Amino acid sequence: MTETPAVFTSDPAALRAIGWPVTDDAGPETWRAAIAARPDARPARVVEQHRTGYIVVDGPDEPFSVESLGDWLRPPGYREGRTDPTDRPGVGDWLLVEGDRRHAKAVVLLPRTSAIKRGAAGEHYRQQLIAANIDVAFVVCGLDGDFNPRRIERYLLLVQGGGVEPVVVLTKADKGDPDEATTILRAAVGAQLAVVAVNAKDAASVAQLDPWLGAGRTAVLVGSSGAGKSTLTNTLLGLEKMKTSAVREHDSRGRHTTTHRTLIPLPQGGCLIDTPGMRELKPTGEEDVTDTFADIEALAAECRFRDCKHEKEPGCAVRAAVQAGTLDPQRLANFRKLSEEVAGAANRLATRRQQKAESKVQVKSLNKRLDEKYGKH
Ligand SMILES: Nc1nc2c(ncn2[C@@H]2O[C@H](COP(=O)(O)OP(=O)(O)OP(=O)(O)O)[C@@H](O)[C@H]2O)c(=O)[nH]1
Ligand SMILES: [Mg+2]
Ligand SMILES: [Zn+2]
Repeated sequence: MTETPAVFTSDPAALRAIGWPVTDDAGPETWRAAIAARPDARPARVVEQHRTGYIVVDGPDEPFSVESLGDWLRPPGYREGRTDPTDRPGVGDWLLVEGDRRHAKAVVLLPRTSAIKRGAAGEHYRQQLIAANIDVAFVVCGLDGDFNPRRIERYLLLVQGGGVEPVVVLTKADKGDPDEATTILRAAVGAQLAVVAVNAKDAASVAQLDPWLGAGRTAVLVGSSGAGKSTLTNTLLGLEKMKTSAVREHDSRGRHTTTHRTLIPLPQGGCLIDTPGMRELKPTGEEDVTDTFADIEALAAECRFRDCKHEKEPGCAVRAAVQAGTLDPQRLANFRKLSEEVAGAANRLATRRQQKAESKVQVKSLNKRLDEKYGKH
């Protein structure tokens, strides 16, 4: 039996309401050592991230801010390499904080149980955390001009790459034909895909999402601007907390109304992270395309040549499936495109890690030479 740490003088049910995972009250195995090492600290969750610090909650009371520390103390057992070491805490992260609410200081970032990330725009390789410690990602897509199976595939790649279960939520069901769209989507992306069609403005319709929103669970909404993420949030919450605004008439594009990510406890027992619509969805290089394209992977196993590129080779099972009409050629094209992007990002990531390791060695040997010359001080 593990002894429940003193930190859980906080009511477990209150922690559960902000997404404390349902394992037992002491949290996941990987958190125990860090918690035990800081008997004066208590868990708090990042609900918003700002330039100067973090807004956190530690129970049912109002959120409060904590100082942002430059160097993040990794707890024992933090798996370096799985997460970009430059990552700072983000929305959904669990911290251990010390001090009262007015002078709270975060001392530990607990290891993430999952993390949805993307490659950041720009010349240098960088990752951006979308949300941490997530159980389910609702990939939100409007049944208007927003509907695009290929972009949904891209979301699935990033979500599954982060170790998170995806559910596609088709909004604006009152405006389109949800049955037809679901059929199109399943044919284009995969029969196993979880798809729910809703009118995001209607509470009874949105209640279809309740099974994913029980106590201790955390869901994140991702999708393009105008898809209805904040509308969904408000309906689930039962009040107009988030600002929403109409999409452009001619192309259904949103106006980037939500500008930062926010974690919100829900009456359903779990909590939800609303996010700004994303323009660009670049892989980080840590994704596995075979997760998202398992059907193509299975077909490829039947190709005559093990290294078949599914181009001109004889005995190609993948092209045979396209010809037989059982594999959407656009899905195959997107598989190729995303495979290339993931491989490219993986190369850049490997180069960056190597550069970092080399510069660490250089600093160490410089310090050693200085010590030899001037003596340790
Ligand atoms: N009829 C109908 N309108 C919807 C539905 N969902 C969203 N809308 C409308 O779509 C528009 C955009 O919704 P938002 O909730 O602001 O979209 P968002 O995804 O939060 O967009 P960003 O914050 O910009 O990323 C609003 O005018 C909503 O009222 C729906 O299911 N049915
Ligand atoms: Mg919004
Ligand atoms: Zn082949």
